[in-house]
Amino acid sequence: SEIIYATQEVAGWLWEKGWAEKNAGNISINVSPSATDKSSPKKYGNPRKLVCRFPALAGQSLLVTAAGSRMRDLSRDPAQYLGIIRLSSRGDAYQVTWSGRDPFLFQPTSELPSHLAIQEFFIIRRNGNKVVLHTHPDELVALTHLPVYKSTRDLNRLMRAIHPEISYHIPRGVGWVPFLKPGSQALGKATVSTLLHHDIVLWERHGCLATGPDIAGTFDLVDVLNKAAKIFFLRCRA
Ligand code: 2HA
Ligand code: ZN
Repeated sequence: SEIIYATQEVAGWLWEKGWAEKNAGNISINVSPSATDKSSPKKYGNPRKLVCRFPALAGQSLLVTAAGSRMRDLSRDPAQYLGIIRLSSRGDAYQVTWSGRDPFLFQPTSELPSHLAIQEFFIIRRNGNKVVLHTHPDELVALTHLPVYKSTRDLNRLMRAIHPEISYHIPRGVGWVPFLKPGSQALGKATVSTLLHHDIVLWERHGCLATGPDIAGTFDLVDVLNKAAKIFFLRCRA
């Protein structure tokens, strides 16, 4: 479908940018059919219990990257490394409804707790967002190592000074999330509170996470922000 093709294209960009070493990065997109579509998709295997409930995600379908999948592989053969999961009516479990490989064996990304928390946040806020994109851009990650920029205020002041267009492309600025264990519920929770005020956040010593209504536009947020970080480091060297 169109969404899978767009995801394939973005996976290729992430790999070419050098932001996706090994299995780094992951994507989810809300692909729930419209409310008028009452057809129930085929489900594979028993419901898999989630460690916490996401009531607002009840019945929603999410296209997610597979655990351990490489962006460079996804860019060649997307269906093999993507699956669709559907949340139970209580929002406390999910079942796989599609995967290009064996749907019984499909395992969603290790960052699923963050993806679920953020996808639920989109629905609660009714902000029209559908895409969560996590990646490891070199310059942005390097920036999170510098003690003087470990705050939302200082980070945004720097980004706007370096690349004034940021105010136009990323009007709500960038959020700061202090280091938390990758794949943890805590990371998801901290990211959601930061997304109240921003559409893109940095994860200290890890990467960045961007949100938006479509995947190409969400990629653009990362690209624009990383450009600013790149210019910052080029300027330091000059
Ligand atoms: O998908 O990037 O944060 C691997 C990761 C974990
Ligand atoms: Zn990561």
